[in-house]
Amino acid sequence: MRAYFARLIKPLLALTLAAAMLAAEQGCTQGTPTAPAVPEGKPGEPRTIALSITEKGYEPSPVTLRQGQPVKLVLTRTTEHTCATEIVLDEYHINTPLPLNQPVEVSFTPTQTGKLVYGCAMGKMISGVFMVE
Ligand SMILES: [Cu+2]
Repeated sequence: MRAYFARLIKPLLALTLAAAMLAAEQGCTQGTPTAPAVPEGKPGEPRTIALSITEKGYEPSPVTLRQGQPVKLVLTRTTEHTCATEIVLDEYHINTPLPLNQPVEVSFTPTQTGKLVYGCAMGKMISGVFMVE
């Protein structure tokens, strides 16, 4: 009788433990910071945004910008394994090469609200997004 009970209780315990671990993990991920959803700084005050160009593309993306607020992008490409070797943003006549591991500054001021898609020179096959509010 005892052996039967032990056989029954062990999987139950394992299940409870797994559930507890899962809950703890979820609690952890909820606390991790993500990209800011609201524009930072005051209107008119220049804002610096660091972007990395990794194997996953342009990061972080999307980034929310404020209409009329100048932004200075500091772009650092850290991979040779994608075709994202420049940043192209047609609306602001930006087409700037991004040398490997060398921070490049690109400044512009978003004048219109809405979604801005930038990306590589091949029709933005690899792309990132600015949301202008
Ligand atoms: Cu490309």
